[in-house]
Amino acid sequence: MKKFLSSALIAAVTVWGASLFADNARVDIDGTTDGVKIETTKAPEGGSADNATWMDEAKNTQYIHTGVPATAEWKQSSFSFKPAKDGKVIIKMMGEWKPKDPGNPEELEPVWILYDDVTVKGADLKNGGFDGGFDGWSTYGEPTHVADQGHTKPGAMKVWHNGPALQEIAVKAGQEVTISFWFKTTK
Ligand SMILES: [Ca+2]
Repeated sequence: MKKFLSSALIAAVTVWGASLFADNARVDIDGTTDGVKIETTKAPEGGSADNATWMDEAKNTQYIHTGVPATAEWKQSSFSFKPAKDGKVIIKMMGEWKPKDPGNPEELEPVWILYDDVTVKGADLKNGGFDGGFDGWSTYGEPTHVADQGHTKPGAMKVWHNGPALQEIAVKAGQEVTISFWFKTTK
């Protein structure tokens, strides 16, 4: 009986883990352009922050990807990191994806995340409120500026894994940077 219970628990955790991945808000920090090594000092509460295991050994330590479960209600999250040297790092606001059909994992279904009121402590960020559009951010894929929705003021950014919004910030050696943001799932 005990053995059966633990197998059932493992199966439940696996299923929960898979859907958690799919509905995550995801914010990555990329220090590979200037070779800035990044150490996570606080992971998002209830979420994760990890180095990029898909990159080579040197770049792996210059990149972190974070994930935190999103729902249809606005929630706030934050995480902190410490750069090892002065330089530029890129904040990449995105979501995840899921396969459209489990039999055909090549076809991706976007997991859209709406972000608003992004603030940065320890460095300067432009237009974290998205109230006038994408000023200060660069994009690729098809992110959308949503003019009539937002957390405190109208204007928010709708992104996913292959349609993110990016902004470069200047960081200082040993100066902790905290990124806070409001987020929710969206259609
Ligand atoms: Ca806004």
